Amino acid sequence: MSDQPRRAAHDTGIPEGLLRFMTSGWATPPGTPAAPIEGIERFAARRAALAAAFPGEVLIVPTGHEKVRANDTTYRFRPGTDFYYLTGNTEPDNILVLTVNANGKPDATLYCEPNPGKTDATFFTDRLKGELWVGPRLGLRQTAERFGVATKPLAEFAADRANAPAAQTRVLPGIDPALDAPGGPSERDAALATQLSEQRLIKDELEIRELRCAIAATQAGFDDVVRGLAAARSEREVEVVFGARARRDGNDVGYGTIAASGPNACTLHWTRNDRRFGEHELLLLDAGVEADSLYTADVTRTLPIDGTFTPEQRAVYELVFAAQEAAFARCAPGNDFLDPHRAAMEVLAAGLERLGIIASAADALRDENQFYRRYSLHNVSHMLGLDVHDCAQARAETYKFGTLRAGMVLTVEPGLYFQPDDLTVPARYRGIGVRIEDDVAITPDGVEILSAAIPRRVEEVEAWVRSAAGSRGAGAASSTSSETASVRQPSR
Ligand SMILES: [Mn+2]
Repeated sequence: MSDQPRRAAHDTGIPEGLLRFMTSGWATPPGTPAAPIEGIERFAARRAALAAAFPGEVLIVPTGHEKVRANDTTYRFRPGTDFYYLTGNTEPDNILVLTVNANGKPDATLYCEPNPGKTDATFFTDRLKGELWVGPRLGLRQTAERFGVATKPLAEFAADRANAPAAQTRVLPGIDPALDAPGGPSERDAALATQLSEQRLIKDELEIRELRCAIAATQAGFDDVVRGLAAARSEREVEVVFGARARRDGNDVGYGTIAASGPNACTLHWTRNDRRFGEHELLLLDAGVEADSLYTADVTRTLPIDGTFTPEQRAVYELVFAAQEAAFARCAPGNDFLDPHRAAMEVLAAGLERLGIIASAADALRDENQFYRRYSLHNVSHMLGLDVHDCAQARAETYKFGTLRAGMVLTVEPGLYFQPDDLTVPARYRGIGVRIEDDVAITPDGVEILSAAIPRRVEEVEAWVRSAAGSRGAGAASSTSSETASVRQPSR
């Protein structure tokens, strides 16, 4: 980022007199130290665990910068996941450097933007960094106090890096383009990303607690949506109701809400959410609140909008439910990560045969066929944590082809999707898409379904939607149809 004060085309110049006037007459900021973040020792333990894998090396983990949305407007900043995991720091532009000694013990430094206070004109001339524009930032002293790590000015990072032995330095790739190796990450850099992802496979107790918070807020968001469902007319209303809960109880949504009604449920990542509901349709809502600690839930419920599944919708729902139950039963330490998936696919294949959609489950399940995948589309599990698809850089042998271990948190989310134009499917099932997704923690003796309090059985789901319809108008989700001319035509 440029060191020049940043101005916009519509700003007028600042005369000398105003500059002098603006930089004087401010109270001295209070010298109270910043409070240390909660769990500060956890973050230190994570840095120590990472360092132990790289004795004698220098590890550089940036958090990244604000991203431009258009011209000079940016998205709200969301820190780099690994940087946050190691520091707890949510401010942009920071860089963590771990200088690891020969015994694997880290010396941590956070490079951050100093806060020169109001004697420096940038506090009101710099639109991107100035406190009058964007609010306070911690600066060197408060950053050190808050995160328990030594700090240095960001401007000194380049020289310090140049002095570190390049052959012993690794940079977490893909976060800060200015630090990335030209021509793509080296094997050494990729190995740092892999190590971090694999370390994050096992959640510590602080992480489990935060995931529980995110899931509780998500449950409240689903309740809000269900409460407003009888009055809602479109996917847009569902998205905003859930999004309101995500901002009220957490940082934001952990990923773009999928509010897919009717045939849109057959599009796995339907996030346009611009369709008006039809009669007797299902709503597939795949949504998660990201807590202020940045841990996210990832839950899907498929709801009959009018409170009753049609016989065809119910048959598909019951089948997906049975597949999920079979998957839960295979969630235990020591099992393959793919065991729950395999169990779910066997149930789905048998059910597809019963529904007359495939001729033979046995034939469909053969490795060289896997015909069921035309309707199931995706595997049933992924890791969950700070990222919705967590630990993405872990090696296949520790993740996809690895073993479930206590402390892992993952989703269990079978689905069936019958495309509206799929001629292999009896007409009465076409356009039905069902996914049921829960978040589970592997425990020493088995599994805990963290999202179990959100209704899931057919009867419970119907009762949930109907009872909420009866108490319409209560609570936040009084989505009286406020959409009029602004609603676009359904895209399909
Ligand atoms: Mn998921």
